[in-house]
Amino acid sequence: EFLRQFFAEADEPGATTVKGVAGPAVTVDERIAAVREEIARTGTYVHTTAELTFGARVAWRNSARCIGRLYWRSLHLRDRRHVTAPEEVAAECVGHLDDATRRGRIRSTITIFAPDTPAATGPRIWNEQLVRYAGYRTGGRVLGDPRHVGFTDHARSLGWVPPSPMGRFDVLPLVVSGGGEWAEKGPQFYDVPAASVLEVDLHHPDHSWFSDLGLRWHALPVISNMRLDIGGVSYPAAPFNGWYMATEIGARNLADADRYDMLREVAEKMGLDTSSDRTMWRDRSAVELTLAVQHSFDVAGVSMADHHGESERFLRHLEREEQAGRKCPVDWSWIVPPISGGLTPVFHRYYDEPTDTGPMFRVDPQAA
Ligand code: HEM
Ligand code: NRG
Repeated sequence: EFLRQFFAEADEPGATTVKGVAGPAVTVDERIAAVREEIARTGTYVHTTAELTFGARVAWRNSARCIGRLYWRSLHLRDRRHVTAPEEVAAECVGHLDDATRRGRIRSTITIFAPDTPAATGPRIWNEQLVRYAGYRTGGRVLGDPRHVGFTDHARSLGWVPPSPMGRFDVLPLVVSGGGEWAEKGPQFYDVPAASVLEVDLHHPDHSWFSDLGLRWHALPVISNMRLDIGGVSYPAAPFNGWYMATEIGARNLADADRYDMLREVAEKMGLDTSSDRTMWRDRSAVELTLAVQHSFDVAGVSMADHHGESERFLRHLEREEQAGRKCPVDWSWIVPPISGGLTPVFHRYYDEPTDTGPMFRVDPQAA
């Protein structure tokens, strides 16, 4: 099915060809025959570069929770299928950060490591994203990101030593299990060099006190715990990134009660009446936090989507997919932004249900 889809869509401009990569040189029947023979001999088959590029792009196109899919054809592939040793996986992850960040002109990028085969498993990255902040339990409270308390404990059990003094935004180490013969070594940890982690200090365009909150966030969201399945071949380590939408940071990461939980502090600094939910201090605070995120990334020259523009672009994507005669799977509850939902056009309609047909990214059952 995958090969037929690849050959059928190969004529679409830009769908499969990438700079320097030729499209298919054989017919679909010849390719399928060759793959059948390879599977009979080895139990698996090796994707061509064009197939891999196409598969990764279509996996993005099939991501029902992603609002950023208009530019699915622009995904840049780093083909690292030969890499299985844990220290090389870690080094290539750092290389991914450098290649994708480009001092803020972020490029959508995926690094694909060795697949699982009948002969050997591929490497695994245990971090949820390549850049995440540690969470430390201190008495009844948490310093840092409460979401990562468990992962932080795990890293420490492997021998990772947090910076001294511990802070609210300490970048966690990469935790990697190698593939093949390296798997027996178990997970290893590797520090991410600070020079490869672009971060933005948060300021508010109107409130100078906001800077004193000492908030910051990393520029690049690189999801690293999703398995990439293409045409029956499974890539357990395939970290990918686009750029952030401001609401992800301002209205969730810094706002959620089980994350940085900043709404009350911001509201109090704004002089809002926090004695009742009916004054809507939470709502006003979440908007100002998100505005501060947007403003700070814009001033720093770091790519950042806003929920109004991205919603419009997403509807354009839906139109294009319809014109191409394809269904577009959408999960409404993830696509509608966490603030001002009804102010964006994505709120006001129904969508095709998500399906299980690949290529696709899946949350790895072993990681859940
Ligand atoms: C989810 C935006 C690029 C795949 C999301 C979410 C947003 C988003 C807002 C929801 C996150 C949440 O609520 O936690 C964007 C933007 C991009 C982009 C602005 C800019 C280019 C990409 C790329 C890929 C991708 C390049 C893959 C190649 C996904 C997937 C999810 C997702 C798989 C669901 C993650 C999960 O289940 O936790 N995206 N995205 N996105 N995106 Fe994108
Ligand atoms: N909400 C998560 C990131 C999820 C994916 N978001 C993206 N992906 N923008 C967070 O860290 O806040 N992407 O590939 O661009």
